[in-house]
Amino acid sequence: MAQVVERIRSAVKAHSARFERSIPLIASENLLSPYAKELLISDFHSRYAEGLPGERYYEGNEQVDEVERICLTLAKELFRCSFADVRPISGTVANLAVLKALAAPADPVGTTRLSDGAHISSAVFGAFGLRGVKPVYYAWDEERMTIDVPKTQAILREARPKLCLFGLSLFLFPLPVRELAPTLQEIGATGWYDGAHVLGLIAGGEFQDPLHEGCSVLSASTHKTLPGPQHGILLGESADPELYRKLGSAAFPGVTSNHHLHAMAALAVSLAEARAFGRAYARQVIANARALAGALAERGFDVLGEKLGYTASHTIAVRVGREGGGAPVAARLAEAGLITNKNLLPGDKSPKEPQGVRLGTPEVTRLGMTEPEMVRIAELFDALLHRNAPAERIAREAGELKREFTRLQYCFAAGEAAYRYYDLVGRPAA
Ligand code: DSN
Repeated sequence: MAQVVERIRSAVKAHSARFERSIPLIASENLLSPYAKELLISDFHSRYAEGLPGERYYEGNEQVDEVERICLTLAKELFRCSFADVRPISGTVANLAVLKALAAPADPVGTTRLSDGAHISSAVFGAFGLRGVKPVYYAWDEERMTIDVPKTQAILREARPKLCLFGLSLFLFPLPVRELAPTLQEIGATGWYDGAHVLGLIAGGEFQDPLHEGCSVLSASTHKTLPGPQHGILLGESADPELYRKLGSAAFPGVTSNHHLHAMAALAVSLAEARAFGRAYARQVIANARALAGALAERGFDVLGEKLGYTASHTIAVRVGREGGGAPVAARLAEAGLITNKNLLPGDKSPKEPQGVRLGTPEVTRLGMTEPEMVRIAELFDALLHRNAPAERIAREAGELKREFTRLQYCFAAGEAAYRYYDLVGRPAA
């Protein structure tokens, strides 16, 4: 058995080393700061603290209460809102909590289609299906890569959903929450924003501010543009205290028992770091995404959203039909040390054959890369996918570029090794 454990440890170490020499461009991933990472392996991991600070079902929770109170205060300050709950253990669990609190089975709920960029929570085989609600799909403006407001107003007036979700996994531009808010009010619907992808951009004040544009609830995971631990969060801004009560009881005992206290503590650190460094980080993430999108377009790639400058977020969508299609292109890029994911794009005929790849700049920005490095990355894409350069050569060049950027930025203890493996059992790390 000890050998099995060594194999597992070796695999994880090999993974860390691989990411250290690769250029990670997954839009939903990021790197945890050293202080946040440290708390993930603290004793908080071993404990239970069901309930809320000061109202627990277990003894021994005084320090957990202290940390959770700090976490809630930081969340409310950062997002300028009056309600926060940090008990959902992931973004999807946070979404389930909202569905449990604010919709009943068979209710119509407004959302975006998967092929237009929605998260799988909105799918009938995802959280929507689990709650048994019926999706009412918004109309999509493919050219502008956002919701078509006039057509969607008509759809909402016809279907009258009581809950309307705004949020995407292919999130290029702010969504028209402000524009649709009067229609939501007219039909008596609650506005709900899934801000998982753009949470760090909202925290930095560099994207839209959905809780002040017409949404009462924001759900999110906490590890994408907000470089926190894998966890979830609920935020709210409403004059109705009953809404907060419903969200709280949906979070616990609705969709969680214990809420992963180590991750909650790491989140508190990440929120404090977002207060200190979030604006500069968010600005650079977006500047990098625009630079990378532009450099790819200049090299003949079909980058979506051209009319609006390709992106106003951390994400870039590239149609790669002419390069061979999403799956083969993403696999070839990974072989060359450029980590992306295949992605459905509007107009795709089959979910099994996505024609896009999705790129994101959260992680490379966290490592200190700026616009000149985005051009170097675009050159690697061009050489690999348009000029038939061998994958091994591109992997070598990607590794050389990456060697200059393996230290964390935008956090306390900046400059620490980003991919460090914490070897705790007295053997030297491989
Ligand atoms: N599926 C994740 C993403 O990559 O967008 C979100 O949960």
